[in-house]
Amino acid sequence: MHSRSSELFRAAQKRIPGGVNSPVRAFRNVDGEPFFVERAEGSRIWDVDGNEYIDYVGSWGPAILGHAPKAVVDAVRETATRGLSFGIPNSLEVELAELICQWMPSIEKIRMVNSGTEAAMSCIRLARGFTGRDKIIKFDGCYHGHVDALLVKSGSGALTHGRPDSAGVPKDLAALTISLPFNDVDLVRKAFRENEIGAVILEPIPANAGLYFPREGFLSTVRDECTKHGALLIFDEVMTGFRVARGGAQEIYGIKPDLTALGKIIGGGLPVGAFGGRAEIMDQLSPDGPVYQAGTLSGNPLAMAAGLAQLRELERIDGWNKLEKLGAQFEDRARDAIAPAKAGITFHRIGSMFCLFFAGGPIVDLAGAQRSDLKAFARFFHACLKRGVYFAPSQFETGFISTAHSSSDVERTVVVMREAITEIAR
Ligand code: KE4
Repeated sequence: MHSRSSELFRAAQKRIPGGVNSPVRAFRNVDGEPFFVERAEGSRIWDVDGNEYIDYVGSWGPAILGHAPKAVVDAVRETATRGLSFGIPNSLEVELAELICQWMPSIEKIRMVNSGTEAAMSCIRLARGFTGRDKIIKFDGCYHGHVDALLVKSGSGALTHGRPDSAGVPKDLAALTISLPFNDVDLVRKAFRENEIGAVILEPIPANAGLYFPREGFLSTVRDECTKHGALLIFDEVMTGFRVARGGAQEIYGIKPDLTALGKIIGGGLPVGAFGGRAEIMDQLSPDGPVYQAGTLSGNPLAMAAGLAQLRELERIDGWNKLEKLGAQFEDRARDAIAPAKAGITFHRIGSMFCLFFAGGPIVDLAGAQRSDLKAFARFFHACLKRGVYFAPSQFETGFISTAHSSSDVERTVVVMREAITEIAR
């Protein structure tokens, strides 16, 4: 029952477009109305009508320690007493920069921004400034935030709402972006033969059209083609950074990008993004170089404190090991639960990230993901939600497990999934 949520949603719709501050929250892909959160703690969220859920969205990635982790809340509370924002360099910026460079060695220098979008946008401008070339390659279904240059066949909310190519992006600008099917090395080579490419940007593990994986050799081919042609390779690790491994996807696959975009986890739940890479590239940024980029709240002390506390806590508890154990338990039990589903369900997982495609496999790119039965997904989503399990409200998103999730959370979730599969099969 969502009476208070419905009231709030009515009020929201009067003053906020679609009633939401980010489209994917609107439950449009699952034919429903969003609930309004009252509070969240650990693996749980409670809505304003007192309903409790086990949360597998985790604020779309940042809540890797679960909600309101003590280490992060204490750090923010303590930092806030010394000032909320200065617009003056502070030591926390240096500490977080040093930690990220240590954990992600491809990053020799880094600059903080306030969202993943800003991080990706700044990478593109920097790459164009460094190479002097305008054309970029991205991949269908990959999402890099609402950057004009990258809202071309993009994923996440743009895909969810059927507008992978947003209105408002000048045709001449979109024409500089070549979007290719992920995992197609032949088309990558062809694009390089036929164009002077400044940069390639990709999610090394695409997670904004559901979750799928690079084929053997795909990332190394893209890396080699960039090196051969003098283009920059940009890894968008806003989602995978410090989640799939301490050093992100680039550690898992052993690929060294020239630039990396980061966000989500490094802010501990506060607004943060960052981009970094080889010093000779980063030194092209103002005030040293000709590429301008700036931000009033960049390096904000609260966000820096939250990010540092989250990353240090993650390391202290060996969070990646815990996440892999929970993820493996979830996968093992979930595969049992979905086995009886008549309509094929393809389950993908890496570490604490997972996705259930309501389609038969294999799914290796956007076209595969789009074979999913969105109506079946929506029925499954609601059948789980009413039983107290909150999955991402779109087939074209990824689920997240946190270190605050327990084995019993996972067992409960799988019972709910089994019941939901039975219910929707009727
Ligand atoms: P933000 O600007 O939303 O902080 O980050 C954009 C972004 C960039 N790169 C990747 C790989 C991302 O996944 C994102 C944002 N992810 C979506 C969820 N799939 C954000 C959720 C939303 O738009 O509300």
